[in-house]
Amino acid sequence: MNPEPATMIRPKTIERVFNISDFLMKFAVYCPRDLSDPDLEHHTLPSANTQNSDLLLQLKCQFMSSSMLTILEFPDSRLRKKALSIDTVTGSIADMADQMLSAMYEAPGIGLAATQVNVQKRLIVCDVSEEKDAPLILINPKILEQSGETETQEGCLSVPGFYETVIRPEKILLEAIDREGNPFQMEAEGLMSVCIQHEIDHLDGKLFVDYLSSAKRQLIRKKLLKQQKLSR
Ligand code: QAP
Ligand code: CO
Repeated sequence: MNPEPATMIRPKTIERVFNISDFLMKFAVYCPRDLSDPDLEHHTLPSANTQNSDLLLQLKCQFMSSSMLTILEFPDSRLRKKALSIDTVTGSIADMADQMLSAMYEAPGIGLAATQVNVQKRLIVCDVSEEKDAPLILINPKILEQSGETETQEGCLSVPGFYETVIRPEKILLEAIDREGNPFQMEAEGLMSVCIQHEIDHLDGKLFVDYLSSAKRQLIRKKLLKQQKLSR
């Protein structure tokens, strides 16, 4: 089987790249040089015309921007670990928050906790806006007050394909630290409130399926395990 030369990479092929291994499998053999080279755009690709070097650059951008974080899935025991407080908001914590937001938008989801990407730190991100233009980063979030009761169909990126009704407090007052390291308080209600509560639960090793009957939880567990075996 002859690999296609780089000059034959078609725009259509690009649409099918969605993660690193997929990228490497499909394109490693076709690449005239290392696509992780940050200076790629400044090189003239051997035996590639201008149009194809544009394509390679697009491929590189997609490759570099695709999320590098893997989301753990129920019933993975690492989802049960309790996250530790962050004492200083360093650059790498800010980077981590940004990467989590990218992974969340890419999923797509409305909330993600560090625990879900196997980082045991008290960091959550969410964006419940329609336009997906209101990212919220909460470090060491803590609920100070809660009131009321609300029912929501909840889902979870770590429990793909399952949605169930969960009852939680309706309004919350919370304190947290922002991306710049500044402490603040905020009130939340509606979907934002539910999402923040759901994500804080993750930091304590708790999942929305824990609010369901054990029969329902076991069924979800069985179905997910089966699905995970098939995709491996
Ligand atoms: C938590 O969950 C949440 O099953 C965030 O196949 C959800 O972003 C709080 C998702 C709902 C309150 C209400 C789930 C994506 C996303 C799936 C999510 C799926 C694909 C879940
Ligand atoms: Co979740």
